[in-house]
Amino acid sequence: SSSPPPPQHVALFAFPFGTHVAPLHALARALASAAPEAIFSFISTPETFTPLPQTSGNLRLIPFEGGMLDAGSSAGVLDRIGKFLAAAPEKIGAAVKTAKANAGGVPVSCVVSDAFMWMAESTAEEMRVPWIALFSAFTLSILTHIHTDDLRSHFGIEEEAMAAHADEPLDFIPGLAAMRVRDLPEGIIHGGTNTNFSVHLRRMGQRLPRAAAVVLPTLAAFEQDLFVYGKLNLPLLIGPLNLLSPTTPISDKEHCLPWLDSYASSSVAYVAFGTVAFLPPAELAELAHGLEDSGVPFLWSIKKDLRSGLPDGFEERTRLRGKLVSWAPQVPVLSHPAVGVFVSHCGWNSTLESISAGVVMLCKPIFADQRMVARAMEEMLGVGRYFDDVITREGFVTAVDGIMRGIDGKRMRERVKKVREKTVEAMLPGGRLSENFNVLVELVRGR
Ligand code: U2F
Repeated sequence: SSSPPPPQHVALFAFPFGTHVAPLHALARALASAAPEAIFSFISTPETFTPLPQTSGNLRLIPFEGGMLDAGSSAGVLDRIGKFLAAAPEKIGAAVKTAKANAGGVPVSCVVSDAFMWMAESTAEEMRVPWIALFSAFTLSILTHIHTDDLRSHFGIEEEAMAAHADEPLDFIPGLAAMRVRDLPEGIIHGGTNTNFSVHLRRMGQRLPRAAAVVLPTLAAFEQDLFVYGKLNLPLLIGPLNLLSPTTPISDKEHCLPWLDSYASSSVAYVAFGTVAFLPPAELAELAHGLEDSGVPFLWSIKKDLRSGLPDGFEERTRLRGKLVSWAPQVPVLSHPAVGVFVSHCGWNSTLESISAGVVMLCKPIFADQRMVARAMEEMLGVGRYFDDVITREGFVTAVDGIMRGIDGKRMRERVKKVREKTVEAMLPGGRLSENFNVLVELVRGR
C-alpha cells in the first residue's frame, strides 16, 4: 500500500515593521482554520510575536534566524528596515529549512509573504512552489506601485513634477480616476524617488505580477473595478482582516470602554494616528485647541512622549470630557455606540476597522498611502471628510461640527452603514469577498 501524501505546508513571511505583522498573522489564522489539515509556519522576528494572539495546532511561529540584525539601537526605522531587507533573502532561505525541520521534515509547498517581502518569490521559484503576496496597505495604492514607471514618464519626477501637476487627476490609469498627483505616496514621482525604500517598492511593483495571487483586504466597494488589477495574475479581494479573523479578548488596560459607556450614542470623537505617523508639533497643538474649543468629548490615543507638545493646561481643562491613553483597544472602541467620528491618519488597517464598525472619518493623512485613502473616503465613498490643509483650531472645529451636528455628517453616517453592510454581505457564504477567500484557501491547499 502507498503511504498518504505529506500534508501541505504553507510558509508565511512577515515584514516585521509598522502594522505589517498583525494583518499577515490574521490571514494566517483564517487560513489555518479553513485548512485544518495543512501546516502553517508563520515567520517573523521574535519581538513581533509578543503582541500576537495565541494560536496552537497547525499554526506555528518560527523566528527569523539572528532575530533583528543589530543596526545600532539608536538607528532610525529606515536604517533598520534597510539592514533587514539586505539580509532578507538569506534569512528567508534559512527559515524555509527551519520550518521544514520543525514540521517533521514536511517540505514547504506554498510561500505566502507580505508584498514588501517580495524577495520570497525567488525562494518559492527555486522550490517550484507558488508565491502568494498579501498587500495590506490601501487597495488602490498597489496601482501606484505597479504603474510607477508610467506615472514617472507621464509627469516627470521629483518636486518640480509635483509642483507642476499637483492637482491633475491620475485618470489615465484605470482605477485611479478619483486620485490627484498630490495624493500619490512619496517615492512614486516625488518625495525621494531614489531612496533605498522607494527602489524597493518600485521593484515590488515589478515583481507582484509574478505572484500566483495577490491578496487585498478591502471593502466590497473596491471590488467592482476588478479589471484595473489587469497586470496581476489573480487579484483576490477579501474582506477586512478584523472581520475575517476577529481577536478576543482584547485588553483595555486604560479603561477606554467603561469610560465610553457614560457617553450618549455617536457623541465622542476617537482620535488616533496609528503607529508610525506623527503630526507636526504645530498641528498637534492646533488639533488639541480645536478639540477643546469644539466641546466634543474625545478619547485620544497618544503616546506619553508626544504629550509635551500639547498646549499648557490642556489635560486639566478638558479632564471632564477628554481622555488621553497611550494605546486604545481600537477595534472595540470603534464598535462602541458612543463613538461618532474617528479623527484618523487613514492607515489602511484603521480605515477598514472604522468603516467596518460603521464609523465616519475625519481624515488627516500624513504620508504614504494615507492621502489616497482620505481621498477615497471623501470622493469615492462619501464616508469621510478629507482635511486637506494644515490643521488650524478654527478649521478643526468647523470640520468636527459638520460631522457631529451638520447635514453632511448625517449623510456620511447613512452612507457608511451601506458601505459596511455591503462588505459584511459580500463576506457571507456565496458573497464575492467570501468566494475570493475560498479561492485562496484552495490555492494554499495545492488544489
Ligand atoms: C502603516 O500604518 P499604521 O501602522 O500607522 O496604521 P494602521 O494601518 O492604521 O494600523 C494601526 C493598527 O494599530 C491599532 C489599530 C490598527 O490595527 O487598531 N491601534 C490600536 O489598537 N490602538 C491604538 O491606540 C492605535 C492603533 C502606514 F503608515 C499606513 O500608511 C498603511 O496604510 C498601513 C498599512 O500598511 O501601515
